[in-house]
Amino acid sequence: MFLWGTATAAYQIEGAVAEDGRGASVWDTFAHEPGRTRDGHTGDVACDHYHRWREDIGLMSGLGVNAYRFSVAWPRVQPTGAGEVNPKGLDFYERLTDGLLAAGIQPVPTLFHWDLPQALQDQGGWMNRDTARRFADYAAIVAERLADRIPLWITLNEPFVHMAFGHAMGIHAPGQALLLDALPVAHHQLLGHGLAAGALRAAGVREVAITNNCTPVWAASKEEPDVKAADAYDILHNRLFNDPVLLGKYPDLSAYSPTLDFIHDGDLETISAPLDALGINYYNPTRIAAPPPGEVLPFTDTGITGYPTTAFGWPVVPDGLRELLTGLKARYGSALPPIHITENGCSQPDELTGHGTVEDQARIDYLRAHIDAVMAARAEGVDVRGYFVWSLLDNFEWAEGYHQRFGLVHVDFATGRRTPKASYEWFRERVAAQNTDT
Ligand code: GBH
Repeated sequence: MFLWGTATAAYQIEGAVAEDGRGASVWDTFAHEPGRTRDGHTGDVACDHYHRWREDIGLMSGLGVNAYRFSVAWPRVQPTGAGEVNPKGLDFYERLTDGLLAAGIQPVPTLFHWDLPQALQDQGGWMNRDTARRFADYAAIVAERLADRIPLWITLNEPFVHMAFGHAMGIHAPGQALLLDALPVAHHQLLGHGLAAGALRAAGVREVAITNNCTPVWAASKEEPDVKAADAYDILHNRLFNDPVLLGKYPDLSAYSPTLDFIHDGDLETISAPLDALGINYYNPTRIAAPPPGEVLPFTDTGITGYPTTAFGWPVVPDGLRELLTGLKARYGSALPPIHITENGCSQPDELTGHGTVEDQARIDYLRAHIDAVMAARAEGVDVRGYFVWSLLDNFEWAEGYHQRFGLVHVDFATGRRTPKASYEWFRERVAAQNTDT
């Protein structure tokens, strides 16, 4: 059965940050620091999904989807990231899981979507190897409660973005700007993934996946310096996260780090434990040129022109998704497990009209073209088994606060009121049509 769904993440939708024993995460800290997010927005209330989850399941039922990707907030389950479990946190995800199952929707939990318990950050966070072990303990706790009802689990969401935005550039929590010194954050997350995969299986989980965001990398020219820079970017964005998991080895990182002593003997075996699926998040390709003299990073992102753009300014390149998927198949061959597109979608300048509708034709065009690209990749032999729209609801878009809307459903953040957009109706029809002919 092909999975058709929507995706969300805990800090972006739940709110209720101080309820039922939830501990603080790095995103609570970061969003409350002056100047970190646009207009100082925080996830304190967000979509209030913690209280409105029944209504949100109802919206998914109306959409006719058969799967829902959400994330579990580690600090709800273990307020300090280690030791003591908060049963009320687990209760919430159990209510959600059972509500989804009753509605015929398969829950697909992600265990880490960037909301590390602040207490672990205070001990070094993902720069500290011990966090990987803590992550596996937490994975075991969640699985012990829910493994009997949930087949497919995702360990990490986009370890690249968490490393690059959170630890290299400092534009996401925890706000560190370490540039290439952030590399241990990649390794420790991947080690956490491998250890968690083992813990999940020990608890009886049937299918384990990781979600990587991948981007086709386009060299700005055929000149050698640009091609070299594009290769460096491809290594640091894509291969750094796919190779160890799928091939059990890292690409050559010697040019990017004076030492790789944070990689211990046996780590790659742990990281490359067999996977049942690979989650792929796709937004757009990236065009890379040689860095200007004096630049610390080995590449420059030139941006892509000549395509329509989303409200965020990201280029709309549907064929990039086909290019990405067929490229993964070419690179990894039989080592590539079945793929789920665990996120794809766009922000648009959505406005609620006086008639209570949102006419988001650009989102419909975006989704149609990208779903077509997935089907084209399938026709070329790539085993894609699911597609999840980012996102069900307009939500807290990280550093952009509530300014970028990605939902199939409009949210009025003053009242919490949900209004399905035209794209919601379109996706409902698309899913219904597909279910009859696949
Ligand atoms: C995902 O990250 C996250 O998983 C999710 O939480 C988030 O809400 C969603 O996407 C939307 O942002 O400047 O043109 O080169 C996406 C990671 C990183 C993808 C930035 C697009 C830049 C495009 N994104 N990238 S561009």
